[in-house]
Amino acid sequence: MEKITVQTAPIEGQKPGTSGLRKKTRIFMGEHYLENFVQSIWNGIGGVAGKTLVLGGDGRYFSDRAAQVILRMAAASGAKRVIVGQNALLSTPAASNLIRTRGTDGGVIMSASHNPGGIDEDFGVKFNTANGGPAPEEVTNRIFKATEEIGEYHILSAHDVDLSSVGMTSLGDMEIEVVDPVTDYAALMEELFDFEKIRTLFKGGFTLRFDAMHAVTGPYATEILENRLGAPAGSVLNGTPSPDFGGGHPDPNPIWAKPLVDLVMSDDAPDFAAASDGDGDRNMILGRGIYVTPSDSLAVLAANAHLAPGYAGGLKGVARSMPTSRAADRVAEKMGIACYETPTGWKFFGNLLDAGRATLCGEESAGTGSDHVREKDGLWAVLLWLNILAETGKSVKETLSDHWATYGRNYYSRHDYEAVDAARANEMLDALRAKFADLPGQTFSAGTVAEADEFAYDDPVDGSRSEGQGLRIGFENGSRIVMRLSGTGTVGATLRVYLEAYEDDPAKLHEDAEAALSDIIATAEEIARIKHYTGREVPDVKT
Ligand code: VG1
Ligand code: CO
Repeated sequence: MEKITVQTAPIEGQKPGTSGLRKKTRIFMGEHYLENFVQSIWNGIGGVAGKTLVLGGDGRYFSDRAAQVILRMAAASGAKRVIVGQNALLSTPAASNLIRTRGTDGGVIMSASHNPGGIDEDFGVKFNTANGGPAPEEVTNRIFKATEEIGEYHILSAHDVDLSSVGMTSLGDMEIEVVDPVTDYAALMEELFDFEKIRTLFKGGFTLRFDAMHAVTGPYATEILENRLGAPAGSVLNGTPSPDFGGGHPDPNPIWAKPLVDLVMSDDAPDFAAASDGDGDRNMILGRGIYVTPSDSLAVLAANAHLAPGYAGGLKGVARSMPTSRAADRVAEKMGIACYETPTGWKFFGNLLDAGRATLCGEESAGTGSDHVREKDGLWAVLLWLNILAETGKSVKETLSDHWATYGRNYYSRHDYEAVDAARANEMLDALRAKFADLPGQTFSAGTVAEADEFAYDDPVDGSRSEGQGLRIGFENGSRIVMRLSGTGTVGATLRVYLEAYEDDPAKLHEDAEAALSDIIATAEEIARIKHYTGREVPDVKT
């Protein structure tokens, strides 16, 4: 086995986004592309000599090849050990858990999350630090700088490592430990939740459908929901991971998981249904006849988490990303605990979780999680919901109705305009920004503007500041419009428009969300001229 040093040159555009580097798979397969980025991770974190890392991913097309390259590069740079999920599979939360419980120096996750997989679709690589969370900006900035300065990379010339069976193997001097991807994660879930109680729920005839969307959560859901909790075989749908996710879009929302939404709205509806994304960190929650928005789910979980053993001591605080609805804020206020507002992306929750300031975190994009790992966690959210329902004996619908009756309802929707011209999208945001000084006091159909600003976040733990995190317009009646450009797309720009309206009139808590938001939608168009700048009459995706 020979260690080779390969001459290379910087490749443009290797800047990690909201969640690692995501590009078209063919770009990642291009000459030196993956190698440059991996070497830049090593360089950005001060090398991997003597370190132990975790490696795994969502199993999408090219992961098997990428895993071999990453292993050979870790070995060439002197890593001591890499803990790899069998067949290079690890859900993102399971990888986070392994990084933490095994006391490693971090890990590499191969995923483009909810983006489709395949040679013409997307691939991604993300580095997580020793706390198990996505590298903070300070680290991703160093990695990006390394991509701009790279001149060579190191790799071992060797045969592929067999990752198909669990056990110890090696590559040169580096130890490789192939682990079952599910075991440690399932053990953690057993610690947090009352499995006996949930088993009793299923024994009583409670029905569930979990759609793994042909992605990584299949094996996890089958083991936990069917084998350990006794949900009947067949409760997990699309449970075998495939490199192209069955040709689908593994994004758990009412658009891409429509068959599941149709099911809960039909006469054959199960009591509870859920779906997760490509890498297992997102979740969609459904009940008979109802879709739970992620923002509402966060609020309901915050209000009821103490019913699960892992959270019986109460919550230290909650945190949500800025565009997430403010439903959770109302719960935190009533509970007398802190509520933090962070920029989009899980990396911003890490410090709050590490410092013990927040226990639960969530994003409007179907991400919920807690201090049990440092990533959002799809199955965890499903199990917490099940534990709560098992304790209260209520249906999902009753749970929501009771929640709204207590706290009022934050009607919420996100409109995405995908693959729009990046220059035009930026022009639109520039024009909007330029109006901010004049907006307060102006009245639109949605109400009178109270404030308009560009969100910047001062991390209360390490004092770092992150600017340019989204434009927001708040109204005196509690309504809100937020606009930002996605940091995970791979084509052009994706404009996200987040719309929120608060209602506490008991007679108006059960309206259709788009109808309840019609004034705020019209006002967003009036102020920002979305149609003009994007050239689109309607959004591509509404969630
Ligand atoms: C999106 C979501 C964000 C999420 C991120 C990664 O980012 O809006 O809330 O944290 O994806 O999720 P953006 O920049 O495209 O809006 V995942 O499941 O891709 O790891
Ligand atoms: Co994901």
